[in-house]
Amino acid sequence: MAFFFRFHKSIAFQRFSQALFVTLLLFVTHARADDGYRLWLKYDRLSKVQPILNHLQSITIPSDSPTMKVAAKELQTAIKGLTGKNLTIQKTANAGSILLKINPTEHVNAEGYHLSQSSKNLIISAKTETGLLYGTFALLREIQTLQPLEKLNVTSSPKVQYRLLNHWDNNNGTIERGYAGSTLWHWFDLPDVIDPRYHDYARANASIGINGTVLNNVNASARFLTPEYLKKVAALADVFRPYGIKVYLSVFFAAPKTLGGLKTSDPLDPEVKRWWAEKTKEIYTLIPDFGGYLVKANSEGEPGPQDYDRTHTDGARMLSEALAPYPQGIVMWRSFVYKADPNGDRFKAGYEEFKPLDGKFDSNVLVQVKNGPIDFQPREPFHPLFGAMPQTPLMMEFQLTQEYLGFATHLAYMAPLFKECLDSDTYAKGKGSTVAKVIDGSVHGYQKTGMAGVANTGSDRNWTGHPMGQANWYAFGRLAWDYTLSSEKIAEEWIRMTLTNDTKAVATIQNMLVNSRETLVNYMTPLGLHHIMGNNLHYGPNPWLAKNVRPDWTSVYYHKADENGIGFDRTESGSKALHLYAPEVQKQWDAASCPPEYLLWFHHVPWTHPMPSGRILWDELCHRYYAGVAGVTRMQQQWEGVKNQIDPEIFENVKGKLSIQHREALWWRDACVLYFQTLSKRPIPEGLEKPTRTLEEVKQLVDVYQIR
Ligand code: GCV
Repeated sequence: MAFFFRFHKSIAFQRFSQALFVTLLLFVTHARADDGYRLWLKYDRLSKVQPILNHLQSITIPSDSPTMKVAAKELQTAIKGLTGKNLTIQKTANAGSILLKINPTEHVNAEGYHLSQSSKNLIISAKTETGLLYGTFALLREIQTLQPLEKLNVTSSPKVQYRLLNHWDNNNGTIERGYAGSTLWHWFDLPDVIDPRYHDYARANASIGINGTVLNNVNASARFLTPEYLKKVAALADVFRPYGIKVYLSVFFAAPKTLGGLKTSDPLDPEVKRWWAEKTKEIYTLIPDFGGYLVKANSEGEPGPQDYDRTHTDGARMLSEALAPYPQGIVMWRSFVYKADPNGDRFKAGYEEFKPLDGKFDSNVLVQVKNGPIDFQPREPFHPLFGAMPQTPLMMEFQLTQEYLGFATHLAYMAPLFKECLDSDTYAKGKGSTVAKVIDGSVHGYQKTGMAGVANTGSDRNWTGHPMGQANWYAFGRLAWDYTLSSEKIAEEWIRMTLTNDTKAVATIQNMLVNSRETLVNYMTPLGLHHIMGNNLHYGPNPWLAKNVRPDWTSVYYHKADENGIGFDRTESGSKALHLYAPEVQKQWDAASCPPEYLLWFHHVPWTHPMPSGRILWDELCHRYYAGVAGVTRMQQQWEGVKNQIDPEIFENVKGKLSIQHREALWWRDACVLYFQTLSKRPIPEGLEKPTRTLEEVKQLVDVYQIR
């Protein structure tokens, strides 16, 4: 006892207790801190466990295949985390089981699933094991988002066949337009070292139904086709296979010359054709379920068939013939082409080149079309090719990486952008011929259907840089599976699985997410403005950019602002791009009825043009820019309001990024309002505070970003 009192008073004890305190503090902080790595597959303990989950004892799988093993392991880990229960994995069913069973008569397609329950079992049934895997993740989603399980009855099948991520990853580790670190693929370590992260990447994708990944940039390197790199690609394919994910490669069109040592890469040359046939055979020997090729040709300096006076169909045929012996192999040929024509309209370029080729591609080719006619702007009208190529399967290309939406520092939830495009009516076969229904084949009866998303992932611990960027990856997968889901529903799922299940906080964050894209449009490109961002880098405002190596890489080419007004006239009196759409769409966007959101996409209007709000155009433009900044302020307040419901690390990260977003929204607002004011020569409307800096001062901010 005496020793204890002596020890208690001693310096040693004080040091010991300080150390204990710090260790405990570190433990507590560490236990709470969330670095975002687990994405939406978090599986933290539920505050209330539903009775049916408490009765569970086992997981019953129909086979020991790799796919069933990963499904069982996911369920085991998840249920342990969510409820604390240890489930055994078995092959024979008993009561109290999560029962995975193949049912050939289930009313779903090859990848679909049906979830149901009996008094003691939760049942996942599907026609295939891949369907069971998707059902596994769907069941976990039901549990994670607290859906009542006692009446569980969910049937779901994907609406499009190819649901792919496109990685713009280079062999040197960089990512074109990537803002979340470097590539996930450790090319120098592969195939010998398999980073465990590859499995987590595959789990995340499988959980949202993504079934393919194009590993490399469309500005492709031929290096990926070398025997050495193909072994690396094969190693990744081996990891992804159990998760239902196929690998694809972007190919460099001139590879026969640069890699094969041929004199030409002319797609009609028999030696070139033979080279591709042999290369394809080599790939399939290593990767029997290889998905196929993605091609960017004759676009932005990439080589292509036109280098040999051949057409896009000639180029695509060279590859589709090489893939013909392999029924699962497809060619995805991109329609993103445009030429530097000072008198032309880039809007029309893809349409003009591809529309005449309709019906001329082989049946294993899909033409991959960006959602809009220019380039992933915060708002674009749908690409006029949708609905215009009835005999050629068109595949959607969305961009998840926020090249034009503030990189990984701005919060912009993109489901509303994706939905706006998918829900647009092309009128190709009368009312209701939405872009989504063109894509899923129901309008034209396409035999192959697909949707691609340019990935926003990278080596950052939280995968996407901005914690909320994960929601865009999640939303893309969910919409590629089922485009009828609402932006709100997808946001709610993601928030509940990733951030919090607290009802009030969920509602607040959902509101932040669903409004964030419109807020960003307001402070960047309101009323149909487009392509007025920083040169090349595509960051920050640069509406005054008038000179560049190509006219269609300036800003003035797009906004055409002068003393009389602003906007690109694409009507009869202008470029006539509006004529590329069905008559009903033309009417919807003509001078008499064009909604404010698309106005400057199609019309050059006077600064005094009356707007539906009752304001003149100039005043409306200013109001929208100011509303954009106010929208960010509101997001900051909303985020403060959920502080206690959010992991501290994620909270601080988002808070910091919102503060950058606020500063940069102001930058956009001041730059655009002050610059356009030099042309409109009108005052900033009453009630809006004047910018505190001059146009020259704002221009210097942009210059900083141009310094190499
Ligand atoms: C991969 C835009 C981007 C380029 C990208 C290109 C494309 O122009 O700025 O980085 O290149 O689109 O989609 O091919």
